[in-house]
Amino acid sequence: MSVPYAQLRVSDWRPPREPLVADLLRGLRETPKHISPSYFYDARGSQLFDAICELPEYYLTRTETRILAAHAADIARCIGDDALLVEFGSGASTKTHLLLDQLPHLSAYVPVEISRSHLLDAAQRISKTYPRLEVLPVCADFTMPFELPKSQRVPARTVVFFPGSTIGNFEPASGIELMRLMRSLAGPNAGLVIGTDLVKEVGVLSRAYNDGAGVTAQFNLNLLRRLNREFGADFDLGAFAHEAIWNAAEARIEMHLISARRQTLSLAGERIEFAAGERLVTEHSHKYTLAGFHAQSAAAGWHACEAWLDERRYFAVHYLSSS
Ligand code: AVI
Repeated sequence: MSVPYAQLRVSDWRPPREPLVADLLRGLRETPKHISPSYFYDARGSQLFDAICELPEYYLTRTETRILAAHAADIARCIGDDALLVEFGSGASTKTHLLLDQLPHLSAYVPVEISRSHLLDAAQRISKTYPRLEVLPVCADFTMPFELPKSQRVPARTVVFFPGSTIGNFEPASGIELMRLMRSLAGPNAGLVIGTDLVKEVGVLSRAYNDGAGVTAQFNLNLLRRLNREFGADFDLGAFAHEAIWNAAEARIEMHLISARRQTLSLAGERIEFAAGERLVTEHSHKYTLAGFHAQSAAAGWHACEAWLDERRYFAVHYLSSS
């Protein structure tokens, strides 16, 4: 039996459209031009990201899933009984099952996701699989303040789950800001289970973001399609090429869209000039050392308790505590 959406109590914290347009135009006026990677995730972008996670070159999802599967019992022990589990950017909540299977006494599960369709589909699936678990979906941009819904059973503590190395898509200062927001949202005696992609051989990193089948290129270009459809822009998708490069100084992969020619475009009535070869930066994906990540999380008030790595040391899942 499926749980109709109507039975899910959804909290809505979706941002109004106006600041999004202003934010896009601000990035397109700067040098280099840039757009936040949060705009990747319309319905098609989310599907393309799911396809990326299946690619042979994109080791991140598979590696993190293996770590979570191997250490789920240890992670559940860190989380403890009666916790409120809050997943930031929950998407399809695919990795969550690995933890939920080990956490029969959670107070409630709170998936937080900007894409309403993804959020509701996932919340419905989780409710069906775990009928005794209270599922309280929150539709929100998790970088903006929002409140946690009240669960029927008072939680012993709140633990944030932030897998996928999505923290790497934030500039270091914004990542610290986000982890501070998590800490204040979660209150005293909180926990954070967070995945980070680790610095490794450049060839492995480069192939993960320049895959042979061109799915990452489609994902990158879909951003322009979204701007055309939702923000009245007129990008010619054929006049931009995808490239992902490794920036060693900043320890990050940068995704770019390169203008094939000189061109003038418009977005929300404003003209935007591109020179031939000019790059639009669409994403930074930072890679970490354990010490580097511990320093960043400490700056946000989190103490490193445990880290679980795969045998190649490609990826780490950390458990951090606020006390
Ligand atoms: C969501 N995020 C962690 C992905 C990453 O690897 O930075 C997004 C992505 N971009 C290109 N491929 C995947």
